Amino acid sequence: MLAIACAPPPEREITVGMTEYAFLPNTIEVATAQRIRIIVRNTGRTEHDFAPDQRGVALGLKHLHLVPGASDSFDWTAPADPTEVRIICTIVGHEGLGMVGKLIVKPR
Ligand SMILES: [Cu+2]
Repeated sequence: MLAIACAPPPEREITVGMTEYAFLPNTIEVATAQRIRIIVRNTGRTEHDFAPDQRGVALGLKHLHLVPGASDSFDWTAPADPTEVRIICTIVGHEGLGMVGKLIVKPR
C-alpha cells in the first residue's frame, strides 16, 4: 500500500537545463545502480522536451515536455550494467540545431 514511501531517497540530484538550442549540461554521467533525481528546467523562450531514446524509455527514463519557465522531475535508478542513452528535443528542428544530449551509465 505504501510502497512509494519505502523507496530509498535519491543519492544525487541532477539538474538539466533546456534552452535554445541545447541541453545544459549535454552529458550526464551516473554510476551503475545509482539512484538519482533528474530535474529538468526549461530556461528558454520556447517549448522544449527531454526525450530519451527507446533504450532510455525501456530503462524507465521519462519523456518531459515543458513550456518556457516550467520544470519537472522524476526519480530514476540507473541499470546495473553500463550503457548509454541518447536524449533529444523532439520539437521540429531543435535536434538539428543542437538539442542532443547523452546520459552515460558508468561502472562504479
Ligand atoms: Cu527544443
